[in-house]
Amino acid sequence: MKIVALAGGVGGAKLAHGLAQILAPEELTIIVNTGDDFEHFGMYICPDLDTVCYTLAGLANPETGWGRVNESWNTISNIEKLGGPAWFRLGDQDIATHLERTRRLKEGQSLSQITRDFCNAWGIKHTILPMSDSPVQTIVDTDEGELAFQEYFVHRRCEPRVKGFRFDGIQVAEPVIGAREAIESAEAIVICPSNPWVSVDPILRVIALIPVPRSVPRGEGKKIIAVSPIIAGKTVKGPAAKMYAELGIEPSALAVAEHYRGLLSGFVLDDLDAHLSDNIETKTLVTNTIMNSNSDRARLARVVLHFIGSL
Ligand code: FO1
Repeated sequence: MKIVALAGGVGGAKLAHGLAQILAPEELTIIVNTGDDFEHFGMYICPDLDTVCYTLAGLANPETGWGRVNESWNTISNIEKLGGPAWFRLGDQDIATHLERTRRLKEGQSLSQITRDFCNAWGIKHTILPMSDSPVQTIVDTDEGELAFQEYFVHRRCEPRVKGFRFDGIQVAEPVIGAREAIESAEAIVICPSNPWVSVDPILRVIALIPVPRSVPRGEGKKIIAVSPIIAGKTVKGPAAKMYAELGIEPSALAVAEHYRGLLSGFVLDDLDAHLSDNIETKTLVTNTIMNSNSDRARLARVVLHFIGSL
């Protein structure tokens, strides 16, 4: 079964990893959000691409989900001693990724080419693609004005109240070549449990250029399913629930299903939200969506693929 997974940060990376444990390399393409990318110390940093790659390579820090496992922090702690900005925690091994990516970008290599080479170096067999090779920058409009994503998310710890989002560069951002083919040949698109506002919407906006029939009836065309990142009104990690609340929307799996209204053939929500499934217009699957281990990730992926087969 050929699948395209859309993923952003830590939660999305976990289900992408689950799918990669089940599907062969030629059956799975993961399209990753690049709206969180930013320049820091002159390095071009792609947090969501790195989180998905490190996770599939088994290199991700299991506590945080981002950055590297068995990391050291000599560089950033010496920068701090020199009075430099240390709010964005850059590990010594992680810095190698940012330096080498920046060097290649300056040489004119595309982000998708660089990602392909890095995946080979990290032993990742599945295809991981940035949503676009041209830059997109998520800007969070807050009660303190507009903030670049990492400024809002990490430096300000998501404290400012969210009023809206915009994606600078999205108007001219074309999907990368592999994404078009992957979507056209896929049986289904899986929207992983990532933040709908800042991790999934940018990807949907970019790939919207690729004709994908919406919420197709059973058995025809493309199936699109989403896994809720909100469980019992809360996110496992990240600010999605807080964003919903600040935008005047009751945070729930229902709100997420509503977010993707008209797009979905199926929706996956957690056992704790089983009572909500009757209010969701599309077909639903209720299951345990918590992923604490690699086997949890594979189990959820298997259940999602079975659900897709039943649509
Ligand atoms: N998130 C944090 O909350 N604090 C950090 O210091 C931090 C550093 C960091 C370094 C590299 C990287 O790839 C990700 C990092 N993240 C950090 C996570 C990142 O901000 C988010 O994962 C995404 O941007 C949103 O999914």
